[in-house]
Amino acid sequence: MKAYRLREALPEAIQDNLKQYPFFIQSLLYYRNIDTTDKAQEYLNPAYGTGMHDPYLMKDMDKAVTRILSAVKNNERILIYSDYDADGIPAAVILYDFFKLIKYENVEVYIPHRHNEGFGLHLEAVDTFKDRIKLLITLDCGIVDYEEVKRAAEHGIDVIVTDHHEPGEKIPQAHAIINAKQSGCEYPYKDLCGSGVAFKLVQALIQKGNFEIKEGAEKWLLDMAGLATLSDMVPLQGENRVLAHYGLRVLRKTRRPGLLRMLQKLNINPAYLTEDDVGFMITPRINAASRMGIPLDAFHLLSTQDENQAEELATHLDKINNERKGLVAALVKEVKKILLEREDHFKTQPVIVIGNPDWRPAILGLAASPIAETYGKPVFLWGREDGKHIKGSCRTGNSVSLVKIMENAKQVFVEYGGHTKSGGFAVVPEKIHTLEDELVKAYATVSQDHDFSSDENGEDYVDAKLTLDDINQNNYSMLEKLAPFGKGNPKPVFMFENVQIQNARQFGKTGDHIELMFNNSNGRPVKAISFFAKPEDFSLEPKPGRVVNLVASFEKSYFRNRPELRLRIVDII
Ligand SMILES: [Mn+2]
Repeated sequence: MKAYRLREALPEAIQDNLKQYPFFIQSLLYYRNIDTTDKAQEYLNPAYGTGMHDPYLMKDMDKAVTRILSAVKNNERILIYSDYDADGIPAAVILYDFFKLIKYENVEVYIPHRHNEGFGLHLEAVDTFKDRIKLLITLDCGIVDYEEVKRAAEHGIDVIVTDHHEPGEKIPQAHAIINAKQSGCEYPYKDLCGSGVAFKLVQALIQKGNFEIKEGAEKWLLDMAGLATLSDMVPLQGENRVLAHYGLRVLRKTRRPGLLRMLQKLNINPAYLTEDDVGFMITPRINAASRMGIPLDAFHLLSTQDENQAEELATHLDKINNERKGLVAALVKEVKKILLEREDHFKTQPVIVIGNPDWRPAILGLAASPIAETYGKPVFLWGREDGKHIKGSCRTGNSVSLVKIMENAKQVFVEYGGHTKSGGFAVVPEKIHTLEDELVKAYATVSQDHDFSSDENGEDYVDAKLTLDDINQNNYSMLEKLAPFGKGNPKPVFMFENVQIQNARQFGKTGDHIELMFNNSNGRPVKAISFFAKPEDFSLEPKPGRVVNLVASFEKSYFRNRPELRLRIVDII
């Protein structure tokens, strides 16, 4: 059975400071480092005006703005070069829409192909820009592309790099670099995503450019910055919280035909769009473009004003997202079969390494995630691209850093990169047979230094105890003010002790979902649901009549436009 630990009671002084809020909100605030009324007010009511920093605090911002304004003045051809994911693409839309806003048309967009080209700038692409492009602006990439920036300069192209990835040892000799993570950048907030950086650039351009545009016109672009901030797994605190909050507000009023069509197909009313709708419905469809087809399709979906193109692309992205789901599901099944067939082998290995030259690298990360979760260890999956390059993705189900493991097995990789929990790699072809051995050895070294005792031992936190009587609109309205939830601001989870299941049923076309009914002290029903779950998935199987401890989050559903407060089951214990 999984363990849940209740957060400790708040210090009395803090309770006193925050006494105007319900007790469970006090606890949620306190565990977000908010301990005074002033801080709480600011947190619960993010302000666009004071919550955003001056874009000119970014190193090189002035230089970048001056160069772009002179390109506009001299009608030089500008190329927007963005990453292909759900951060890079909205960033490209932000900058493209800005040029549209100021009626500057000498602009084109280039987004590299995920399979054939890969992340960042590429020499072959840069060569094709020669003689045509005078200014190249990167978005959500470029900070490690020293050679490619140099090549651009040789072609007489000025490069402005805007990025949020960690700089490497060699900083590209670009005309300007906007990246809060570079040394010498005084910008007070370091965790913007690529689209956040793009938004700062547009803010700075509008401040200085004397354009004939409506005051505050850039706020319509917050939808893209918010979408990317929610998609890119950056912490939703500080300026990101402001971007995500206002981004969602603008998304709810979106005028973008492509997004409207997509939401319509998904039966989502834009007015009630949540961060979960973004994360589970929109982001995968944007990413499907690069995983399964052409990334520019996602760019056009978000930027087009043409209703026909909007309809066509919304349908297309939905279709290839379904294909993607099918491929991932089949792959997970295949990997699980291999794991079962060679159970004796994998049981003894601290790292799971499986590959097949027929697998498509772009979807391996999605398949590795659930397997890493199930097995609680690092999972490396590899496949082959265009018949030659062996590439793969890794995810982990424990806390030993994947990047550190790969660092300790460098000799087998052509390249590798990523974070603690996720990463990607390309293998030296003749080393593929030693990949597993090398990773197992590397894991042994890294895990030796890793202090497992500081891990949470699989224990999850419960933010507060609530009763079923607490499930009311007043409390929900308070809780909602802490949203959007995501990384760095996890969705609160509550414990309901000794509650009796009145009714339990499976619902949905094929009975994939579970609904439990409880009663509050007035005999009013309180519903708890779980999507894609079976009764045996929980620590204790839900049965009518059973008295259980319910672990759940608290949400409002707008299904069929009928607002309803309900619980989302995390576990039953
Ligand atoms: Mn990014």
